[in-house]
Amino acid sequence: MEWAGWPAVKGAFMEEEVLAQIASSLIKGQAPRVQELVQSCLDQGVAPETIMDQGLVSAMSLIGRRFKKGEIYMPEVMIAARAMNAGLAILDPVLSQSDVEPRGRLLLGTVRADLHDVGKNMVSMMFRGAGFEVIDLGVDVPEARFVEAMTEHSLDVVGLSALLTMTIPQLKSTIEAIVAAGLRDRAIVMVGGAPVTEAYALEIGADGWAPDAASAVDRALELMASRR
Ligand code: B12
Repeated sequence: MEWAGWPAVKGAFMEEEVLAQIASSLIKGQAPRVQELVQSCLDQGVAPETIMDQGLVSAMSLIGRRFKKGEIYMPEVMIAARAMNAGLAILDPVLSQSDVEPRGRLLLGTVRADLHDVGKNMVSMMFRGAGFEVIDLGVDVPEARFVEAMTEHSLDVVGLSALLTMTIPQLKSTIEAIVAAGLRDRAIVMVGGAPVTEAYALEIGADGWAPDAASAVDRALELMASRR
């Protein structure tokens, strides 16, 4: 259904309908429309977490399933991801707003040869929302760049993201590079991304893993507490 302003049913704000419109606009790759609807939801007092889960993430999961089945192709996935990031950009200042004292510093990046950044951006937002300062190195980050950044900043956590079977070995080689540079004890290292498992994380010498952005913050705080 096309967006034509707030439905005037008994003057009520129809949250579910607008969330469904966010999802359908994301699936169509309509980035400006996604931004407009996300902003309107925020203005109407819808919780940012609800907008993220029920509007953005649910639609992106559907895109993933359709891509896997061969129902849609790369260009559609790409414009949907762009719309997702556009929506996240509107939520970012709200989710990152926090009264909490800075709790720590996170260095974050998607590993070499991997261009997926939607999940990484969500991890960044959740940590900032929890009061962390986040240094985001972006995507396709070589091992040496992580090492260099670790020498430049005093850190609590290093987060490595990988989404491809092909790039998962870069999680291991990045940790090996950090060890070789003598920096391994400077920060907790966490890894994540859809195909990464906890067993693999421990096998390659990471301190932790989490299935999603919210639990990543909880796990990081637990690991930080156990180091003190
Ligand atoms: C969007 C997308 C793309 C976009 C990326 C755009 C962007 N800006 O990110 C584009 C179109 C560029 C793309 C390209 C490719 N893609 Co792609 N892509 C996807 C898709 C549909 C969604 C990924 C996503 O955004 N998920 C949503 C986020 C929220 O989830 P997430 O990333 O898992 O992150 C969450 C958690 O994992 C965790 N997390 C993430 N990072 C971290 C880090 C830490 C430290 C922690 C603790 C937690 C954590 O928290 C996040 C939030 O909750 C997936 C399918 C899928 N269902 O995953 C395929 C998928 C990942 N892609 C795939 C493939 C094959 C490719 C290509 C190789 C295709 C091609 N033939 O060219 C290229 C590779 C490009 C490259 N070099 O990276 C495959 C990978 C298969 C495999 N096992 O290797 C998938 C699984 C699709 C499939 N089923 O075939 N892709």
